[in-house]
Amino acid sequence: MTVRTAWITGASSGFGAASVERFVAGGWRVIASARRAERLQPLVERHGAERVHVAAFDIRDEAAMRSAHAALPPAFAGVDLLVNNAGLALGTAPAQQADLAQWKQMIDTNVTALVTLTRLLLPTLIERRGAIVNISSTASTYPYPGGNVYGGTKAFVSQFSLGLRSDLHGTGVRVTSVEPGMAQTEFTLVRTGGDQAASDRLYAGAQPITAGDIAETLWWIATLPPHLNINRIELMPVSQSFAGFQVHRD
Ligand code: NDP
Ligand code: 8X3
Repeated sequence: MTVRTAWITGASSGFGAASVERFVAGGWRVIASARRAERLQPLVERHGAERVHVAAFDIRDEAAMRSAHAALPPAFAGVDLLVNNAGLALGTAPAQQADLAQWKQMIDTNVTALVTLTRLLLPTLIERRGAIVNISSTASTYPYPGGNVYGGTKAFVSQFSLGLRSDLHGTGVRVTSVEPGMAQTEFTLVRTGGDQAASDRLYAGAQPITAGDIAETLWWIATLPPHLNINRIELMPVSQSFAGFQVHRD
């Protein structure tokens, strides 16, 4: 049986780390990328260099990304699935108080790096009739106070996914936007600048989505029969739903 290869970004934690395990368990090769090499290297020790290739770089650094791509071992060079998962939210301040540097970091990571890696891999993905799974968010559709630029980046990811589908019409390449709601990972720790208590409070008693839930969803999407495309999929924990508009009164 042909062994397929997935490039999973943000593989050092959360959804990405769980997805590496799922795809390796399913018999795939995985290129695991993120900045924290010390979190990625054990994957090679655990699964073997023929199953996992580590590419440790800052995804905002285009030159580093191109070098990592050029340095892929031959067995990993034909990418069948790109999981654009690396991303982050920083802060929850209202726009008028937000830190512009944090906004730019979210745009550089969630948008610019995502389109750069996608563009780099498109020729291979087309040649192999592969697939792209972009990790968006419920924040792409439902605004909330303090979500400003984070939600904007995810709206871009969702719309870019649909646009890609349109452009890739006839190539056989599948494109999916995965839009999770509240999931317990390091996401809130990162968003709050390392406030573990705030992260624990957010998830306490809520039975949030787990990283394993998302890994299973990605596995399902990637292993559907090749004539099926999931355009977008939105997931929430049962404990999370919608609330009304806010009204300010004079
Ligand atoms: P984590 O913080 O656990 O994981 C984020 C991953 O992104 C890490 O592996 C991190 O690696 C990587 N990353 C961040 N910045 C960079 C960078 N500059 N260069 C390379 N890699 C980077 O969070 P999640 O697993 O929850 O997040 C994964 C994706 O899911 C994100 O796009 C997030 O927006 C999205 N999402 C999360 C939800 C949630 O509630 N948790 C819900 C909906 C969507 P490292 O720091 O080692 O570089
Ligand atoms: C993460 C979900 O609601 O924190 O994308 O924005 S939320």
